[in-house]
Amino acid sequence: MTERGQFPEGFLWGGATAANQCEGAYNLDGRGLANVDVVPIGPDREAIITGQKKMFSFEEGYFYPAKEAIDMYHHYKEDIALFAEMGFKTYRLSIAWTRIFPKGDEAEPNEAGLAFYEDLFKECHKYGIEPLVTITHFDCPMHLIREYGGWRNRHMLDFYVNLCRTLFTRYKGLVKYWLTFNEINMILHAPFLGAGICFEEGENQEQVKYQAAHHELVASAMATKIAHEIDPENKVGCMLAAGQYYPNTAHPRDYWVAMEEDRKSYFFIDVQARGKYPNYAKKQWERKGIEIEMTAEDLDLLKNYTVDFVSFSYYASRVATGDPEVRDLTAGNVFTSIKNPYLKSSEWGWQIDPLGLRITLNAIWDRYQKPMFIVENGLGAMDTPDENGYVADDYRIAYLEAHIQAMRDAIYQDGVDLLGYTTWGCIDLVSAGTGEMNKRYGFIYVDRDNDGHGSLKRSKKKSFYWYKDVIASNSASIK
Ligand code: P53
Repeated sequence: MTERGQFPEGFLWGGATAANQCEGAYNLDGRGLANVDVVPIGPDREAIITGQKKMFSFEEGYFYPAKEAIDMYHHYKEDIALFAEMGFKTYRLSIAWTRIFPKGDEAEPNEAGLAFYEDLFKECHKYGIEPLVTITHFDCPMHLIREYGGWRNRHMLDFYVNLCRTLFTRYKGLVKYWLTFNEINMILHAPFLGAGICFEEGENQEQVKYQAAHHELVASAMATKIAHEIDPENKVGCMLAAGQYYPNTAHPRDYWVAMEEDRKSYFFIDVQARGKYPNYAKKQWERKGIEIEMTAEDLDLLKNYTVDFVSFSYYASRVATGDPEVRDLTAGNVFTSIKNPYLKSSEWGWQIDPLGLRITLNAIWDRYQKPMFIVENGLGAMDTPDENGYVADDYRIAYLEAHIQAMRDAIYQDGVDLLGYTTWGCIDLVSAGTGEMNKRYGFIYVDRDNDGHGSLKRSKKKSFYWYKDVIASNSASIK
């Protein structure tokens, strides 16, 4: 019997990053250009990530934070050593597609790219850290966007499958946990990041998004099939940007809208975890005149190759209303939410709700009954380092502590099945939403500012030592 208040033996404690937000080295060793590289900081950022404006190259007058990011490409040994010092059992990272296939549609991969990740995985195993690999984290080769229109095009399936086959074959024995698409529901909110989509004048944007979603969902099923064929030890997960919607009042109309909002996200996991399109989606498509092209083989794939586990990010809960007069929205998040008067917000307007994590864990468990993995959670905050780079980030510790307690309650009081927990941005990195460096999540401070200045020096924050104790005590250090 596991002691109450501790996590199960073998629980995968760790941290998470994504290639484009930390690696930098955007044009080294044969790497091709990707959508994430050409997303600038500046007034056009939102229009670009939502596919409303095309900007396919680097333009004068903009700063592109992903080009250098925190240069983890050259610092990974130092960074992994720091993760190991905290006692990480797992490290979630993503593959930059364009390191492996610079254009995306080549038959043969780029050896330098494959060798880079092989080294990185071996470095993790040196310390007993299990890699958890996101195959695509908001990235898509620019060549595939220019030539094929990104995931709106069915050819993407072949290119993605080629990438997966290459990765599963090369990293057999080195990687066991895979995620097919980061925050797959983000396709609805930021389709350029989620699926390399730029809209044409006058087209039905929802139709395009759901067609692209279908391609990604089938691609995810094919990846699961191939992963199991290549190595039965492989475990493949889907990945959702989660956070339960609450009704703004007890008015049934508000409850209804909250349920509909949740369904927009659960739609994806309903397919990946249960193996078929839910009726509510089919009915809605019918009403809206959305017609998705799909074959009988596609539907068989979806049915036969569901995921092994369900992973998700959780930062905040959300609030929905059916009352058109209520318009008090939170700031700074792609998910629309009414302000919740019972919650405090982060400096970026994200509402802090640890109990919401327990609620979300239970909602997902009730719906799917598959093992879960929290692969992102954390607080984006401004840090002020002293002259040694030390940050006394008690606010971050408080956030994480409360969320770990909520997770513990979900395990011990509610009985959900949870494989692990990786905090987002375990080392400071570039924000996906805003492109800022100053929206920091890390246990490790990186000396770099929003304009790209700084020595890139790494230093340990107060939370570094705190997390080390949490892992070493399997959370007994948290009361
Ligand atoms: P940033 C919005 C809402 C929820 C999750 O976000 C999101 C986003 C995108 O901004 O994305 C995930 O950096 C994503 C990470 C991202 C992290 O949340 O905007 O998987 O790439 O960095 C935090 O503060």
